[in-house]
Amino acid sequence: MKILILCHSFNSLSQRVFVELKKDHQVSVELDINESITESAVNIFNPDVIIAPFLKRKISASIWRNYPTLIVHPGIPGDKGPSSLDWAILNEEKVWGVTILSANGEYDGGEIWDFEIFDLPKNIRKSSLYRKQVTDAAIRCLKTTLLAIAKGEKPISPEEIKGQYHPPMKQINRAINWEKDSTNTIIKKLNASDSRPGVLDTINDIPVYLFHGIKEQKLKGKTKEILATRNGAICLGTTDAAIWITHLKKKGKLTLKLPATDVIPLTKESTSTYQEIYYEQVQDVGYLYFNFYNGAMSTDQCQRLLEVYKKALTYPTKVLVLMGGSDFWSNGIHLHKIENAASPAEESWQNINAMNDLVEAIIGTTDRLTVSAMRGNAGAGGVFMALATDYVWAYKGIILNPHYKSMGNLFGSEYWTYLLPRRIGKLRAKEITDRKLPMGSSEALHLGLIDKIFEAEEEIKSFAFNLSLDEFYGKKLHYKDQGLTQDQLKKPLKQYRVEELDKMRLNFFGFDPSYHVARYNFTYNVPHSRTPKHLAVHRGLNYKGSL
Ligand code: THG
Repeated sequence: MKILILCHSFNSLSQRVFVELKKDHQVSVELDINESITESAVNIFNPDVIIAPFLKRKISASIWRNYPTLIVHPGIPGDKGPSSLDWAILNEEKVWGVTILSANGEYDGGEIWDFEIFDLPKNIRKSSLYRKQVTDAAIRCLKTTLLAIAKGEKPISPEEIKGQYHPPMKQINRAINWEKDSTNTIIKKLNASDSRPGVLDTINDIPVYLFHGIKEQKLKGKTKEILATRNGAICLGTTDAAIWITHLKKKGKLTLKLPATDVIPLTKESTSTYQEIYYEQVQDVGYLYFNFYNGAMSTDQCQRLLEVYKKALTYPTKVLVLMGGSDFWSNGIHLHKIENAASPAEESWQNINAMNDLVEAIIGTTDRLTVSAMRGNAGAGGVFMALATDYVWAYKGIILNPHYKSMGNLFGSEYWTYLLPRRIGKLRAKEITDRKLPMGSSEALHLGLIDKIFEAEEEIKSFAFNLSLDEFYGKKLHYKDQGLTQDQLKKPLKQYRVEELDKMRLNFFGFDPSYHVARYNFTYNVPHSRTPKHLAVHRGLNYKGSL
């Protein structure tokens, strides 16, 4: 079928729909800029089905009357409104769901094609829920729905409609009552508001949105008193314990979401139970976790991770597994920190060099086998960092964006000019970095970008355990060492770095401001003014009614 994905922005769910449906269908994407542009897209493409995985605006009757138009709604049947997940978390629903419905004149009021119900995990952040449970269920429901449409079937009528309309959630619904709310309640409110819009409050009399709360296990103090800071997060006293807030965004126009201490300067660094980097060891396998918010890795975070990586190498393990974060593996350099720096060009330079130092250390590890266990999405330098290990395993539902160019034609570094062709060959490397499209796990496996797909996190530990006991372990280690030595003879690793950084220097300090403009638009969420050509295939020069 010809499928048009119509979305407010090409977010993680839209990307997942894109990579999953592309396997069996002709898929094109249109960002919802305005009524007339959307109508022109539909007229040019003449799709069999329109899918709206992430849309804020109402689709006009002229479209949904003439084309089957599916809305992916992150709620149970009957639930309506733009704040479904926020209410589900705030109301402590035990189960939640995803519904595929037809667009009609009433928001989320159309006929239901399919739905799925799942357990709503306790203490889950809205963005994690969206990226895992909602996305996985949405894909299954969409596939079922497309089959039903292809067979000429009609929408189902669920036996039970338990959901109801929920109004857009306001700050008043999210607000923390510091004198009354328990730590758990505060975390619930932050979870319901995670990613966007945050919880409006004040810190040191400055109005700020709070993001990402983590319970502190030891520290105690007066309610809302700042007890400590660590790695950019601040710890505040609560009625019954204390809470870490990792990110803040000042209220007002043109503000950035940043590590809390970049917004409210404080110096009370202390050791504590909150850690974004941690290490654990099970028998002969070491596991290194780095749970960086949104997968962004600042200069400082790269340096700290490198220190811990080196420390991990001092323990006598046979396999070292890089676990990344649970929501994101890594997205490379920290664009928000860079945007906020006194000199973004200089900070970009520091950041990419810190990434490179880390990647270099991973590539150069020859005394044990290394694995990247990608549990969440990855983009740009984050993808190439994974390729620095010997094995790359990925969760079935992740999206990889192994390219830099959509960020203002950034050339990229992280030794990608060595790592990518090493895995998939020069031709394919050029192909995937030029086309700038997201990739699902099955395509990545097929290309050889990754080695293994896992469907549940528990599998990582058994795979890693087996690898540590592999009868050919010694041989594998020997080949790795030999391979690296041979590669270095052909062209020293340092040379790749120098060549990449020569290009990056131009991106950062040269006359073409594209990277700085793209980063500004990205970090300040500037609305799109057009759909990029690589997504809107129907608008391409060569489009002649079929892709
Ligand atoms: N039918 C049609 N278009 C749609 C939907 C539909 N577009 C996308 C939409 N579903 C996704 N769901 C919603 C549900 C409610 C709201 C927005 C998207 C909503 N929005 C405003 C707000 O956030 O304050 C209210 C704006 C308004 O009143 O128009 O309530 O099912 N055709």
